[in-house]
Amino acid sequence: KDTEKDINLAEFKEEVLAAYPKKVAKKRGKAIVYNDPDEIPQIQANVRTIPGIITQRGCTYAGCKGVVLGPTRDIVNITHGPIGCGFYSWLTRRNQTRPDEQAPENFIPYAFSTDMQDSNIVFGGEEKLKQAIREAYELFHPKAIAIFSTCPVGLIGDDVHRVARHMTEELEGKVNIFGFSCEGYRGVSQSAGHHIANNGLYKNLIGNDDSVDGKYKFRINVLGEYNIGGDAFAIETLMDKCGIELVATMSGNSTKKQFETAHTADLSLVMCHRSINYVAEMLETSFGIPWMKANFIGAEATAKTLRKVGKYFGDQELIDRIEKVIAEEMIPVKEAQEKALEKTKGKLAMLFVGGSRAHHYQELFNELGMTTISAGYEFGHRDDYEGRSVIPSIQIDADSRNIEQITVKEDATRFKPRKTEEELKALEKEGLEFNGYEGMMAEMKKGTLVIDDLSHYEMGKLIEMYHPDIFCAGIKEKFCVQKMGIPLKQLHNYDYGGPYAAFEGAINFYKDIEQIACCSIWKEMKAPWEKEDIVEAEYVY
Ligand code: ICE
Repeated sequence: KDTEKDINLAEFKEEVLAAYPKKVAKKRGKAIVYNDPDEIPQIQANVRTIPGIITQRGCTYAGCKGVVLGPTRDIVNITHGPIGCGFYSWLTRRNQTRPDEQAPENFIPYAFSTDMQDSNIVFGGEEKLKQAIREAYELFHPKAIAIFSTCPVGLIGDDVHRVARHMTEELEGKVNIFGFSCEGYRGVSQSAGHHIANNGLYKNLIGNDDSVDGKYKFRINVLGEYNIGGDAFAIETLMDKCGIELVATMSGNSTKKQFETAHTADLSLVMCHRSINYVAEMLETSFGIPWMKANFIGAEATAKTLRKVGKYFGDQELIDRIEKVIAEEMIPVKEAQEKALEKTKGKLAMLFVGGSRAHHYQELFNELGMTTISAGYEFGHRDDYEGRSVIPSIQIDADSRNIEQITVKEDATRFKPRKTEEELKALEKEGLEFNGYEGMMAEMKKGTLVIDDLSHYEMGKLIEMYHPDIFCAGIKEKFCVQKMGIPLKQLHNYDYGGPYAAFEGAINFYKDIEQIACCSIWKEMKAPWEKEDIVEAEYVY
């Protein structure tokens, strides 16, 4: 298949919209755009999914409990709601952890829930929640307990914050208890849950502990990295080799203490901008910690990110060490890449995932010589597509108006900015960008299809019309796509694979994609009796 010759993406939009009722077609039309990196088009994003359309999206509870708080091992996360909410957000994301001396506890394998019943809906569930907190405290003596609201909790009016205050008093302040109003329906997707979680982290944990027991001189946070399939482990190892200390990873393999001391770092790197940009901003406005966009997905991207850190600190020894690490790590990377390229070169990919991976993973596909002809987020905002540098920040959150906007913590002024404005300006002249972010569109080819909140119908059409060599999405799409004869790689939880971050991860990804996208089994989709009139079989006794 020749990309340029055989693929006419221009036909897609018209054909797909023709099947919708007029009003729906008008709305969906704004979410389907043809890219132009030189003149970035406007895309509709972060708006309600049209009822009746099958979306890939999840809920606000998932964004708060599952995504942001879920990967922390020493906080007991109690879901206040029916058991399904807790159960389906339990371990499926494959966020990993490694207990150590700082926090030997590991509550990730537990699913804590109040298991609300009909009678709790009728008479209220606050007492049951109190009892659950008592039990959790008696059994585990955790340092912190977080409570997450699900849809019915909001509908009947249970107040998780009141319960948190009551139980803090009852347990004489021995444990930090806080609640999240992250009812599933609060926003149009997971995205609102990220924002609510960020606010809660900031109010209840960040800045609580000023202690610094630094191993290295250069201390950074990595925000928006959730240790799926061990990604954060790969980044930790890499940072250690470079002599850079990770004060907090939010929230892959994290602990309560990491959140509490995050404000002592000198720089924040933001991996997933969508889910954690709020904390990045708060750390900057309150504690004077600048943030830069980073990417550890892709070997070249990883090298670029490390060099940015070197430049920020401006220490020659650090810069030399980083270069040495890059040179060493690139040897096996190149070897693996060349081997995979023989088979993967020229293949086509489509990526429809969350709020950052549909962008980040294009780096890895580029390294495999593959073209991403169509991509989109489930719940990204316009800045994730068009770039934060392009859209004024006021517009960024226009769709999340009902969520509290916090910027400054009152007592935070005790901290001095890490760098003066002049110093930051000088670094910007040298090519570093602070508080900015180039979105997905700037890095996609002209004419490629960018689709927000892809519907199930549109997904089927994409596959039918263009037969990509690989489709990246999640479990809800996986088996439908595979039944159409196209391999699907889950980019939410990596199926059984990973890590895919940093140099080590890139090697794993090259190997996995070569196996998945270049496997002849996908040509055997038709059963023998579908291909021939009579199927003869011989039995051996
Ligand atoms: Fe960010 Mo699935 Fe993570 Fe992203 Fe976010 Fe989610 Fe994960 Fe996906 C996530 S935080 S859970 S990188 S909510 S894989 S935006 S959808 S692309």
